[in-house]
Amino acid sequence: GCAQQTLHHVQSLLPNPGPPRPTAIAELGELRTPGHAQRRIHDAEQQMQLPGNLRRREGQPASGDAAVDEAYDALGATYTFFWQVFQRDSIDDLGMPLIGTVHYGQGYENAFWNGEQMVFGDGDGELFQRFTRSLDVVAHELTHGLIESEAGLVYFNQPGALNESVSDVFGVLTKQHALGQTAAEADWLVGAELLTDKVNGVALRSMANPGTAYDDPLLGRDPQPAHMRDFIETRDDNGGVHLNSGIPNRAFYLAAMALGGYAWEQAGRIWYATICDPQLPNDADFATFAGVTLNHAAQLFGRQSPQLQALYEAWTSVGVAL
Ligand code: ASN
Ligand code: ZN
Repeated sequence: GCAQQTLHHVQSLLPNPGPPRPTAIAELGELRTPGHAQRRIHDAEQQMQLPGNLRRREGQPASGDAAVDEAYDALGATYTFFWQVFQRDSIDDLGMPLIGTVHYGQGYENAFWNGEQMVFGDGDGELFQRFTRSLDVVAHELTHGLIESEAGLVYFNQPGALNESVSDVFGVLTKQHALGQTAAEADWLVGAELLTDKVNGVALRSMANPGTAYDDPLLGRDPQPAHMRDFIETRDDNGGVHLNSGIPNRAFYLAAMALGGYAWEQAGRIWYATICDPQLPNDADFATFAGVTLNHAAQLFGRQSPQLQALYEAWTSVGVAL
């Protein structure tokens, strides 16, 4: 888990930590070097059998298939983000291979983490284009795996919406890191590359202004609330996990904007410590999660810090009572 983070932090504070040392993974009986992704991209060839045919392994040249190569590059950028910023070695922090399958199903309009690997549809070309086009979507799916290794937030009601929100948070942070964007420069959109030009909209979701990503005759209107007063009680979508995630998404956005600079350096660090905290229950509701973010802001930046103040104001502005 994230316990290793402390160790790596100490190492990186030494005058010359040197290159990462290979370590033996007991279960696998093999040597591996932290700091390097181990990617494997498969092709389902429009079927729904997983993982499909292996099309590109770590170190192999571009395949020429856009979806294969986008998945390879995006998983690499996601690995790099978590390694460089949090010294985290893949999904499980033990160098787990990053396995992705593209061309899943026919015109399949989604992407997902299935508990073992990431899966990407091609979209039908009418509403959605292939899901590997968006780095933040690829990173979102990988983050579901990471959350499963750490907080284990159950995928239902408020803990499920937190699972979704944290995946959006690290999804957009991965993109911001890859582009070198500050909080103020970023668009805070999830899936900005996915909608076809037939759709009246800009993305799948907006973290800055949940509920405004699209308004379209075919797709309908972006249903996300941005405040607890608009919280949606439903049994659909695992209890509205992709709906109510708008509320913690906006809290993160507000905190990151108040703090300025690169969002992964302050707000991101607090969120990462929160999902790695064994004290965070796997059935945490928004208020419990918010409380744990405040604990970590205090621990990382101090009880009188502007970070703690900004976070308190962010949660309060979206109606999460502390
Ligand atoms: N794209 C969706 C997600 O990762 C798929 C799902 O609902 N599990 O949240
Ligand atoms: Zn998700």
